[in-house]
Amino acid sequence: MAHDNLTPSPGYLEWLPIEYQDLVNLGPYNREKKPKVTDMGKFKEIIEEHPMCAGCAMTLFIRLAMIAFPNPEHTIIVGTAGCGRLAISQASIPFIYGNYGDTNSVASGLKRGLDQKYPNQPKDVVVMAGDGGLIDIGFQGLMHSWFRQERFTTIMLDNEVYGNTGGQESGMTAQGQVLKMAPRGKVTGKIDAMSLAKVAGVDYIARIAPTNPSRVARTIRRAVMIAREVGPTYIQAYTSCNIEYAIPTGDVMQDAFDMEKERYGFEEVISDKAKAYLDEIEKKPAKKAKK
Ligand SMILES: Cc1ncc(C[n+]2csc(CCOP(=O)(O)OP(=O)(O)O)c2C)c(N)n1
Ligand code: SF4
Repeated sequence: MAHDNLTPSPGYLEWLPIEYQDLVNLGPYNREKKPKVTDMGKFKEIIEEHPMCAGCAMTLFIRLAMIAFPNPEHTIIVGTAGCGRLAISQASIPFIYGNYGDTNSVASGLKRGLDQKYPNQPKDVVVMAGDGGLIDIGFQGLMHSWFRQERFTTIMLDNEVYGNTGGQESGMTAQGQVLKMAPRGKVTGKIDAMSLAKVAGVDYIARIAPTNPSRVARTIRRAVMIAREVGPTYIQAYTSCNIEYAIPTGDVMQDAFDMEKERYGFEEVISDKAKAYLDEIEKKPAKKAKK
């Protein structure tokens, strides 16, 4: 949604809700300088209100993702059933609700269609769905979109549980984990989705916890830009469920730091093609020699 589309006819703005006025006057669209995560609190975010649980790390991650999108007015998010869509659908970015399990198939068709319709305007398609939605019921669509080299980004909001339906284990739950609906502990191990992405030839793969907002933003920007120009990209984000894992709200960030240290360290795997592209777009201008 470009700024022009948001802006109402002269005289109408003052009659619209304050939220909307803020988006027009203080939002991130079409500004000369795109706001950074360090500007949070100083501009109207694409999403600010949501009905997710207080302190949920997933919402922090979603906010950071939306700040990081390189071109929010030309971005379309594909989501599905699960906690994340409760916040994503409140954002001023087009959102398509795929059936549970269909996200990557919907995104494949959407991206191809957009490329046909707008050959001169890149449109970024980003799937944001839970670990259950992607690695369990959506597994087939996920893997095939990667093998087919579909050019969009998949972000797994990995809270290691089915949060929205009250605590079933998912393929991403760790072995032995006890949950409300896995009272004896999960028997099998966490699926290694990072390795699956490598085998499928995904061009940019990252595992990340939301401990460093600028790094989250850089990772998302890289993933979206590489998907635009090179090939499929995948981000696996630890976004704890404080309800099902009984993490007190005040300890959510400490848990993210602990998890990062124990088994969710930052990792980036970049194909040669993607590296060459990143070198091109992230090259800093040469410093002028001192006289
Ligand atoms: C086809 C289908 N099967 C089952 C459901 C019920 N359902 C809704 S949300 C959900 C689990 C969500 O878990 P996950 O994808 O891990 O996301 P989270 O809520 O943990 O963020 C399920 C099974 C559904 N909506 N559609
Ligand atoms: S149930 Fe868990 S993942 Fe869902 S909103 Fe609440 S804390 Fe977040």
